[in-house]
Amino acid sequence: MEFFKGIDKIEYEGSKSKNDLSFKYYNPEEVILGKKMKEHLKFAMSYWHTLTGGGMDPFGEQTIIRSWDTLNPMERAKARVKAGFEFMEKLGIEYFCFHDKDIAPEADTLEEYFKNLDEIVDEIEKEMKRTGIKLLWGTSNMFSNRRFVHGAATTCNADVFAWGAAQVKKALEITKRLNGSGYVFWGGREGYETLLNTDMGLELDNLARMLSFAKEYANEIGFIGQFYIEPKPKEPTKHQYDFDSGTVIGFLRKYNLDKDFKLNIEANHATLAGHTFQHELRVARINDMLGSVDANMGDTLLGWDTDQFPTNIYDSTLAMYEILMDGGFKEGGLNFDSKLRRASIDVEDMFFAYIAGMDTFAKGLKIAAKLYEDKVFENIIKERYSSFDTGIGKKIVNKEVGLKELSDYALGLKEIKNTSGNQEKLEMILNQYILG
Ligand code: XUL
Ligand code: CO
Repeated sequence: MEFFKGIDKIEYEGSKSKNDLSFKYYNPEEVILGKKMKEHLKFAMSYWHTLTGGGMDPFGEQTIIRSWDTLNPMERAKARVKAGFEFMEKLGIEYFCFHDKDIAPEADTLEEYFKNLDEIVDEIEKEMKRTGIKLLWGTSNMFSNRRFVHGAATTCNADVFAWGAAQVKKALEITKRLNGSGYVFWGGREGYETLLNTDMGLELDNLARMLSFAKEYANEIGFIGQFYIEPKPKEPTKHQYDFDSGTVIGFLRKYNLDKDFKLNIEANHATLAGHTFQHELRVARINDMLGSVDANMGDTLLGWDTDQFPTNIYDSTLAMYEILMDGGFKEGGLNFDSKLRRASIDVEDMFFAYIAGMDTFAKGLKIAAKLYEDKVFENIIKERYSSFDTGIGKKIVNKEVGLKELSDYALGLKEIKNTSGNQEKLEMILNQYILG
């Protein structure tokens, strides 16, 4: 059965094309810096937003209704597998990501839930074999069910911790079975609302315990995929423990987990934390922890996680620049953790949204590759810090001096001469690269 009738495979037609159902910039086979575009970008479909999202918001019910929505839960889950793979094939997307709960309905007992999951994983496995599409990462949803009201790893209820652990165990087994190249932890309810009832120390210790149990079990079953933490500062809880890249890195180091994890950076989470997307990627990069990306964008006028499809070429350019500077994706890739607007109710909107997002990152990659090749920023930055290459600067870097020597040196200085940061010039140059 065909779910997206009347929509053929989306082809690259170039920037002059008037065909809305074509790529204008994403040309998967085009070679950039010695690598195919599709290998640079490693686009992935988000199972949840794409196949289970219905446009609900806190004030309104489902607006986006798909053909599979009328089926009973297990038939619906099976239809979604078929629809998802048809969708990815038509867009030429080679990876996907999912939470356990996205693929199969929950049940009253864990046993039944796991049975449901196994039945759907059989279907997914068949489709993966048929199409060659791969699993970028798996994860477990430990935030939607009311059981997780106080958190999963950071709950006050040890039974809930155990339930969460069972879900992680199962999700790891599934991810291994489907040959996933990674496993994500996004702590949806791992945070707090008020410190008046919260043992923050115990909650953080328990979060670390859950992560180390997961790593130990992964080793036991031979799952060699990359583990990621996805930082987010707020929403759903007022204060999420995985606030931003810097916080997560500090947490991982405290508990000696930093060698086992990388970061999955999401654009809209960065902006919620008061950072740019590039900032979060840079912090991850300089700490050797840039793993994977959830691509979307927020709305500058709204302070919540709108998860819009990315269309901002400045952000995609600077994000791809950080990724290129990091040597490109290894186990990770670029997952669209993005959802349609509530009023975008047509099936075609799913395609327009992905085309827009993929084109935005393709164009961003092309511009970033030029910036990278021409060493535009590297040369300027190198020059800006050149005082640390010789003389007293070199001695500071090599730690050949202490406060006493530096004080003696400073006392001998007659004048301090600073150079311009040239920010506007750099923004002008960036514009030149972007606008062509
Ligand atoms: C929520 C979010 C999640 C994670 C996976 O804001 O980003 O969908 O990406 O759990
Ligand atoms: Co995400």
